[in-house]
Amino acid sequence: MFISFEGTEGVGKTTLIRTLYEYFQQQGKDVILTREPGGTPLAEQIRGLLLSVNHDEQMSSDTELLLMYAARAQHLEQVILPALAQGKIVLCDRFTDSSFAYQCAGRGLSREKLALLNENFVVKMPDVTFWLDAPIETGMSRARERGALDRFEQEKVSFFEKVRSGFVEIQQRESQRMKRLDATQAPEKVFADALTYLK
Ligand code: Z5A
Repeated sequence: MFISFEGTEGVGKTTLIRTLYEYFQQQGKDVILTREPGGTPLAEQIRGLLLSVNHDEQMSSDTELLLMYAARAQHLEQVILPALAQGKIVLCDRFTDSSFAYQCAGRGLSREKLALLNENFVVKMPDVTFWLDAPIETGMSRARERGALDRFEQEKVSFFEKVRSGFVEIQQRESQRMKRLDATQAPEKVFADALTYLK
């Protein structure tokens, strides 16, 4: 089973994934935990480029999109597909829905560009996607407590509102695959809701 986790920043994806990972391990399941952008040494280097604020020039939205998919191609081939072929549960922090929400809804890139990349480079979609939804300010204040902000975290509330509207749209379109979780609840309750759904 391939499960992805989506949402705007600081909504608790990483927290939920870690708890589910431990739960599956305790159940004796073969499970891996991975993330995007990243998940392989090369893809993690691309992540570094994407999140860095130390560029002398502004990264174009097209470059951002293509780097996301360069990292994704590597991640799919090296990690996700082999793990699924071995019957493992794959827990992935963000996947293609983030590209729709951030690069299309957020940055304003065309859906055609994204569709082209998905059709050609994404051979496997998640079986289940958990969308952790909380007001933008809630997630931002949680994330900001950590300190230094990356290139995405420096964006304004208005950008994240557009990103959130992207997730709303996907959930309406693909309600079978994408399950909304109320991320304003305590972490234990978010975990319990996810588990109930999976069971
Ligand atoms: N990106 C993109 O643009 N296009 C793409 O295709 C992909 C990604 C794949 C990096 O992602 C950036 O890449 C991302 C979008 C872009 N940028 N943004 N924004 P990331 O996933 O690494 O970055 P992130 O979304 O900023 O992750 P995050 O800040 O680590 O958030 P999180 O994983 O959702 O939250 P968390 O670390 O689990 O929790 C944050 C804090 O809140 C932490 O102190 C927790 O203890 C606390 N927390 C967690 N859950 C709760 C609850 N339920 N209540 C109270 N407090 C909580």
